[in-house]
Amino acid sequence: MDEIVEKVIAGDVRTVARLIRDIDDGMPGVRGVLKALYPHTGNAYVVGVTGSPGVGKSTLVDQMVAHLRKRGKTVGVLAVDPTSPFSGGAILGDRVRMQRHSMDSGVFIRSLATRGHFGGLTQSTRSAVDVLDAMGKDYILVETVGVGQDEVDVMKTAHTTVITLVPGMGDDIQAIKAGILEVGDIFVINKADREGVDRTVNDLQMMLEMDRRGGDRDGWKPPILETRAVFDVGIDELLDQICEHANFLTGRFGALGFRRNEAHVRGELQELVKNRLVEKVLDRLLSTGAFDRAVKAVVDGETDPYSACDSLLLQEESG
Ligand SMILES: Nc1nc2c(ncn2[C@@H]2O[C@H](COP(=O)(O)OP(=O)(O)OP(=O)(O)O)[C@@H](O)[C@H]2O)c(=O)[nH]1
Ligand SMILES: [Mg+2]
Repeated sequence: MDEIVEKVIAGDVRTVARLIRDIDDGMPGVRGVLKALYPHTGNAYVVGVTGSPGVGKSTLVDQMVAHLRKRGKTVGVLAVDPTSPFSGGAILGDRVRMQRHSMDSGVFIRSLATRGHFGGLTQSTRSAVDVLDAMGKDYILVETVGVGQDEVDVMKTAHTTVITLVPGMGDDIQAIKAGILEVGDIFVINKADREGVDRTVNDLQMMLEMDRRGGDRDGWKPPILETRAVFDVGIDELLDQICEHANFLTGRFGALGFRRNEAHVRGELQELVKNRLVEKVLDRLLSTGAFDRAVKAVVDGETDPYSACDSLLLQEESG
């Protein structure tokens, strides 16, 4: 294990790749490594990029990587895609799109497809971010598809969350309002070469103003930027705004202290405890067959799920 830790810290690509795959697969053995890596984390700046499918997130991320490299920064990229069971189309596309960085040792790109095992996406993303952080990457860009609750949770891992939209998404903006606007630190209207940019900016501005709850953002006013990622337009401005937001956070939480701040740690710890408990209890109930018997009892109409849950937990406590 010490060897793995040393190799990660030394930036060994193969070790990091294997570790991230193990995290993705939910291998319990990674916990020990993550514990040992934790003291080596806290130095990277994490940027989340989210938005509906096809808005240009990967194109944007690819350009951000290029610009960050020009600024002398090393970059890790995590493409989080729970919707593709294996390495589906989107991720394959991302790989091709970002291939130009594949020979650059200052860039490390991986995808996560976790789903279905305890701990879930948020925890594996956090762990993978920690690994890239320990590996020494200056910036970590996390791309997530979609705008559901999962994504909102994943985004809480990031220092700065960039929400990507495209012109003419007025109705979409309405649809995604719940939750997502609150986590957006920077809004990007990509594909600004298309019609309807001004309207989208206006719609968004209005919604942000309506949505802004007093003090919720501690005085940060999320900017709305226009990009044309595929033409490499607007990327420097985006990075500048990310730096602005980083300065803002530093002013509030101290140097990159955000992921160590109390509310953040509380959330993370709560989730770890919850996941571990669920994992432990379910494992036991499954291994004794009690869980399957309870399922059958509900299916057969002998009991209801609430009573079944009560008696399972009772058995668990007394066992
Ligand atoms: N016109 C125009 N097309 C763009 C722009 N940026 C990206 N695209 C195109 O939009 C398509 C989708 O881009 P991706 O970067 O794969 O989008 P994505 O959001 O990562 O997609 P998923 O990961 O599948 O959700 C590609 O064909 C891009 O070339 C832009 O600024 N203008
Ligand atoms: Mg993509």
